[in-house]
Amino acid sequence: MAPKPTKEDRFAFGLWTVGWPARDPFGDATRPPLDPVEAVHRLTELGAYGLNFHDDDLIPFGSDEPTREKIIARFRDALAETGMQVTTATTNLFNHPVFKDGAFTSNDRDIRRFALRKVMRNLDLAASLGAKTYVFWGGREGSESDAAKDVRAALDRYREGIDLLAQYVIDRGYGIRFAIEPKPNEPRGDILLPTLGHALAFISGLEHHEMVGLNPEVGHEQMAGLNFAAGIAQALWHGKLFHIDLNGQRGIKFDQDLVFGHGDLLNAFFLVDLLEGGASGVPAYDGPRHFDYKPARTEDMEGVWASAAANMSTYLLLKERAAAFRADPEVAEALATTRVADLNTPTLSPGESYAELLADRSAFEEFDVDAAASRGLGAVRLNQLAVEHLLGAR
Ligand SMILES: [Mn+2]
Repeated sequence: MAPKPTKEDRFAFGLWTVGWPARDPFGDATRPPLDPVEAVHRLTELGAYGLNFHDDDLIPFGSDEPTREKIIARFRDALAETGMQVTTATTNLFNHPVFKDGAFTSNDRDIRRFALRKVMRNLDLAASLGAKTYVFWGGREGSESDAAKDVRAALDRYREGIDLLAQYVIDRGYGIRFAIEPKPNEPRGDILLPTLGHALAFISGLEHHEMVGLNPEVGHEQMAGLNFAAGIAQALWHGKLFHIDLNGQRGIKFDQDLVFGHGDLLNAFFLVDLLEGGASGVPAYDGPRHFDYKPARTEDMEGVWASAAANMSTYLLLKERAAAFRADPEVAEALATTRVADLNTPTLSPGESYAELLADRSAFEEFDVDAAASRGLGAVRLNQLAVEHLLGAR
């Protein structure tokens, strides 16, 4: 039996996920539009605690002010009625044709200025709804032609935009942190800040770098052939895991946005183990466990809600399996054989400098290279123990 999620599990969904009417580049919508208020109620019933939204998910692009106010009031009522939290918000800077060459990095300055105003307007709303994280996915910030985009100038404009918006949030006292979401390609041929590593390097050059972190998405890193759990470990090491987008992806192809765990399940297992604290049991990440997936185009509305529930139960099952893995004495013994914990010991002794290292004959002149080289790691056995726990064989 799959465990039932509760608000304590901190599961969150983007409004655009369950609300996706399943229009794709090759076919029309297969489902009717979903009222955001209904999404709030259904997600609450399923056990989610948090929501994320693009401005245009809630308020159709170009709505006049009275319409906008009416929509927001109705949404606020639904939040109050259900206790659903708006944990996160973001801006749609990709759907309207005006953004076809990007938003912050469009070659057209007027479009760049319009994009900044669109973000500021939604930041005001996000803050008023209690959001603590604001995501920047620059889906259109890129190019199909190396001749058509000056990447260094584009990064200057990207930085200018984020610096300005960070200053705005600071001046208004919103208490919001920014999370950049990398993606290698799609919808653009190539997107700026394609992986979490590129984004980390970019963040280090920002004026308010301390309030800007990452929102890595499983599928986006896997589209680039990267190990997501390993990437998240590095994001944590930098103190930059501000948010996370969980979903599923099978290899280097278009963005599949499958249910969490419906792609690389073993990597999802190690990801949940990492987030939930692994050996220490102390969660490494305390933000929303946020799902950014798309219910498959084959599904009707019943299938949409089943897929939303599937994300959460998969996460909870993996959490259970990871805890069992960590509690197994055979795993503890295998971890010791592989000497995983030994990596925590600094390579130099306290106070030791390179002079002492040079003087240490046991480190080099008398070091038995052949003996050290012949020792097996036992990593495959350890991995198989994880697979056996994942499959419920232990
Ligand atoms: Mn995402």
